[in-house]
Amino acid sequence: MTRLTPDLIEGVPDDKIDLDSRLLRMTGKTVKGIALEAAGLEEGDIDLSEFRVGVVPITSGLGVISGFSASVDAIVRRLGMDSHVTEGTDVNGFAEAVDDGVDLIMMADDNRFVAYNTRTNRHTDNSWGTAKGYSVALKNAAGGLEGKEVLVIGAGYVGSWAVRFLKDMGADVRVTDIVFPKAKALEDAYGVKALEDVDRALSEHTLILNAAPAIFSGEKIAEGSIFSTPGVPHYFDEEGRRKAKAIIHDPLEIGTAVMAVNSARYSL
Ligand code: 2YJ
Repeated sequence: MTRLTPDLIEGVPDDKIDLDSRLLRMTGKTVKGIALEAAGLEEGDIDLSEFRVGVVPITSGLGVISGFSASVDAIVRRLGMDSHVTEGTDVNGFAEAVDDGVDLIMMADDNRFVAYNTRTNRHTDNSWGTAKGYSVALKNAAGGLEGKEVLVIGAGYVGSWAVRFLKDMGADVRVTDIVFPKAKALEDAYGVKALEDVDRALSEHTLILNAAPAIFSGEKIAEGSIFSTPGVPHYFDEEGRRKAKAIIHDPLEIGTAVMAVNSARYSL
């Protein structure tokens, strides 16, 4: 995943209500609804207000991203959980959260972002949560995926998980990547179809999960396409926005919400 920058997550907590209304329009579900479905739960299966969360800022590597912990904290609180950002950072913050008796600890360095369930010693990874959340969003936006052709762009961590989730949802999955052997490896592992020409694949599909840090010019996009697109940078030109039926995107919320709810589920 591309490193998030402060400008990408600026306003994330405040935009949340708007994201819910956009998601409701495109998928019939809110962020919480998508997170519950992604975790295999239904409304009423879990009382999220019973969960206490500590978000630990991590200074290692490229360091703290301004606004990151606050955004994660706000997203988790919007789900109804009781969350706070720890005063300490790194190991100190982790110990503080454990001493405080939290149920979940959320923290990210440059490579991993996890929601750790302190009761069960299990965690949910952001790549998994992002792929699951955006697959569920695409399924709902498309009115089901059974027997439908779905193109996954990007064969990295998120794309590889998405290939599996979409296949499990009954989709006829195709995968493409600018590094073709990565797509081919998924074909060999999961029996999906690897496509070599990314632009052609894009123009020939209308259900797309984009897990690549790529920008696609509108002329290559098929009319009526539904994009579930966690990849950043995120940009669609005017033609692309006009042709697309739905563009599902946010910089942090869906993946984070899925991680939190899925890790909370481990306590059930
Ligand atoms: O605590 C902080 O403020 C920072 N250490 C947050 C770092 C956030 N990490 C990223 O943006 C990574 N690219 C996340 C990798 C997750 C892979 N799905």
